[in-house]
Amino acid sequence: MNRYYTIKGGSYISAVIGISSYYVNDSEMGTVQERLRGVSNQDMSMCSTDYLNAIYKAKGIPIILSPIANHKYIKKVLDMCDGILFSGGSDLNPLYYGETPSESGTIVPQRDKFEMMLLKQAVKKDIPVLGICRGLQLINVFYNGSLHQDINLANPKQEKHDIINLPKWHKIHKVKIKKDSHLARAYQVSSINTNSLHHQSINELGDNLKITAQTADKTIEGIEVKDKSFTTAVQWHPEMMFSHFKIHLRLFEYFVDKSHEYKNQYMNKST
Ligand SMILES: [Mn+2]
Repeated sequence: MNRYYTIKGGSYISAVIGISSYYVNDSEMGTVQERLRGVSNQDMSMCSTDYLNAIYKAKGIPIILSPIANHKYIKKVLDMCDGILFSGGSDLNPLYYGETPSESGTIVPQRDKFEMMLLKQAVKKDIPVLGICRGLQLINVFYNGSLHQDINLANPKQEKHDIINLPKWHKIHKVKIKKDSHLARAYQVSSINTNSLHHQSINELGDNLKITAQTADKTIEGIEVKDKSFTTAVQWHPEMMFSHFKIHLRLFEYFVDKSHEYKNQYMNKST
């Protein structure tokens, strides 16, 4: 049976989804700090409400995770959560894939360290993981892949993927979805129009990963981990699109459903 439709007509699905957050240094806050009414010398942990709304709309319970790189804390977080969403944000430190930061933007070591530690324990536990944008890049690098630090410089003739001068939900390119993938099961279509807000992309694909979505110019827009129940990621931002194009909610519904399933299995195992 198609589980997507069982959620739609079913009762409230209570899966707790932990969402990784931005770590913004005080020195980078600038005028934003004034709007937040923060006092000086305060770093901020922030999360776009688009992620929170998407998870909630998909009948999950969104929780913003504090970026604390401590093993015991992360273990507790994973005990509390039924799924983890790795959100978009700053560029990953290229040192993780053996390159020096040349064309990358701002790098936030605290966030990189926390998310690498969280992902390591999450895949060990096989808790459902959804990566979005930076989240996809994080998963690829964790599995020993590499990134183009800047797509435009890597291949100047390629389509533009960093379209930030249009509304965030605007359709930019068509993405082909591979059959027999979590993305195909979630979206129930073989291609979909998406936004594109990234200046980095996958260069070498990581070990044990499968490409699940690509644009016509061969940019990798979707991946999943072969031997995990649900560790899947997209390069686009469905959380910015679902309120205009309902189809983009399907990925969150599928993810919340997988997380609910995981919770039930886990509870059955531990009792
Ligand atoms: Mn793109």
